[in-house]
Amino acid sequence: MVRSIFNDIRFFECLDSTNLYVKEEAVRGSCEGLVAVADYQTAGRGRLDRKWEAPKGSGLLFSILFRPDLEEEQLFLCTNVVALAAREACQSVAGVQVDIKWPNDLLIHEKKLAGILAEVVREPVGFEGNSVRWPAVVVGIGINLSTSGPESASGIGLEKARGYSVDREALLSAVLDGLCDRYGLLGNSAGRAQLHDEYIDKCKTIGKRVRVDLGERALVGQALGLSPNGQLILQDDRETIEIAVGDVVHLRLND
Ligand code: BT5
Repeated sequence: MVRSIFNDIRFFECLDSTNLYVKEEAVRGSCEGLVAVADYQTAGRGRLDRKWEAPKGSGLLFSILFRPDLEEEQLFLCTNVVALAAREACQSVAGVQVDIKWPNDLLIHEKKLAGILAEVVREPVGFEGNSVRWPAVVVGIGINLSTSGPESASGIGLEKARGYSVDREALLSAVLDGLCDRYGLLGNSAGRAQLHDEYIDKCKTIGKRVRVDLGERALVGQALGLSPNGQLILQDDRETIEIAVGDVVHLRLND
């Protein structure tokens, strides 16, 4: 597999956050394809100022810089390609079934194996660097290996699920290979349709009864599908709604 764009891979023993590092690089005008990997993060971040916690060397933690040729409303699709590539890589390296929970989690038996954080970086005012595409998108992922995350999160690690250790570099390599294949598809509508179909197929949320926490309110309904730009289509008892961001809980029939 020729990994055409993800060639600048930087390994760190410790960073505050791989997303913060890559965002700073994006602001400096670094090229698409930069990957930063850390053994440990002192300020690993989730969405909405939540934390991502993983003891040193216990997970695969990395962030990728994209400069996608996409419309603003399509930028979210970068999260989806990372989720698809990481799901496939975890499954093939560890031989366990891994599912996607919309919008940004990988699950094994409904337990959180990995979380993804995508952030958009706008062109800084007065930017005078080389001609790179804006906005940039930084997508970071934390995949649990020997850790299951904090107790309160009731997550799971790939090594526990598999029963023996996982080669971190082999896993990284598998994610980047899968990403390279899929990222190329994002640039045209036929490719995006193919990715959409793959996401629907692998996303456990679709078809389920779910609760979506939107911060100020929560919706309960049936997850019908995904819009072409990656929004969740939810049917509640009154209407069909497209949701761009939210925390999903998969409900059981009697919930
Ligand atoms: C996420 O946020 O799931 C996105 C996490 C992204 C982490 C990566 S690591 C590399 C890169 N650099 C960063 O700084 N971040 C990215 P969210 O959906 O908000 O979930 C956060 C919640 O997951 C926390 O509030 C905990 O409940 C739970 N959690 C934290 N650490 C966990 C872990 N190791 N395993 C499972 N759950 C965890």
